[in-house]
Amino acid sequence: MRMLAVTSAFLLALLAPAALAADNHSVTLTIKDDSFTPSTLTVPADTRIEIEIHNTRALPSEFESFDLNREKVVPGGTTLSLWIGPLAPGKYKFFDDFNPGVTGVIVVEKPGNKTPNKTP
Ligand SMILES: [Cu+2]
Repeated sequence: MRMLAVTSAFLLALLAPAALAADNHSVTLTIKDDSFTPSTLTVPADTRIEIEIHNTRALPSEFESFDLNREKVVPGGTTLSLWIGPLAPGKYKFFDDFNPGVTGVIVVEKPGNKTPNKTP
């Protein structure tokens, strides 16, 4: 039994580098009572995107996007990961379905085709 556990851990260690080598990109999104921070996430096109969503509210929030066809409840005070993409270049709106008026946008760009970001 112990040998099996050790072998499994060894196999996982072998597999991890392969998973990391995939074309991934990670961004962080913080949910507050009055806003998403940042409210604009710029990510590369044609890439798997991990959004690490951190809900700083006491209440649950729901990350929701019709453009992305995604809906995910994030309990208050917790962090979870949501994977999206690969996506075509464009703008993808999202909002907190549990907190009306709190919105954001994901801007997907081709690498090397960046437009300068304006500081809000
Ligand atoms: Cu919803």
